[in-house]
Amino acid sequence: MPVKKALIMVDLQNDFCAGGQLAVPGGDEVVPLANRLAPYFDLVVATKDWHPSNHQSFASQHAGQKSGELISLGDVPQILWPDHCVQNSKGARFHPALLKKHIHKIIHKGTDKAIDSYSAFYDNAHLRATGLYDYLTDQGVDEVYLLGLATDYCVKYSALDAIQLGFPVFVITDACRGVELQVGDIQKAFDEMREAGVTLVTSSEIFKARR
Ligand code: VGL
Ligand code: ZN
Repeated sequence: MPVKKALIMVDLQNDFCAGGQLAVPGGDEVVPLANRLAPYFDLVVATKDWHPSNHQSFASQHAGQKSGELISLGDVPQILWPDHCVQNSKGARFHPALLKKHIHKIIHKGTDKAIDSYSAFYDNAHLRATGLYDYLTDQGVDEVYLLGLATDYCVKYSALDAIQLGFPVFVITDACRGVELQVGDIQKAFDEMREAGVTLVTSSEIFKARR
């Protein structure tokens, strides 16, 4: 049987793009690449960060604390963020240039106000699954490819979980952009992924493959 390849597009939402509440530098640049890459895969999943308006990762929910500060949430460290990707808000919609016709499945994460979920598979305490693993296994997926936002948070934790779950994992580096709260965070994230067994690839390597 041929290898079944899934592409996971991580959080290509307005709030992570220019003008959004948690804009990732160059976030928009990933969208046209995502559109061109999608036809090279058997299955395309798009994730959405999908928070209730009182999500406890929002600095606005903690009197006297600012975004960028560190707290504990659900017994795990939590960086406080500006309000972003609130369920049904414009900021939570996919970037308007993202071609929806390529997407077979949408996975929502971060829906529980009491715990964040950087990974597309599990919340940050690894207590609850999003359904992505079951979906990929039901579909008979052999390999997982990732792109999107942000390199140093949701892409990284999704890639690390996918490795833990036993998939061969490939991250398409030029189709990711990071927050870089601290200088070097993006590079560190790529290093961590590689050390965990993730294969870092570029989009040109995908485009060279036949379709
Ligand atoms: C993300 C911070 C907060 C991400 C989501 O998509 O990487 N980062 N929520
Ligand atoms: Zn979030």
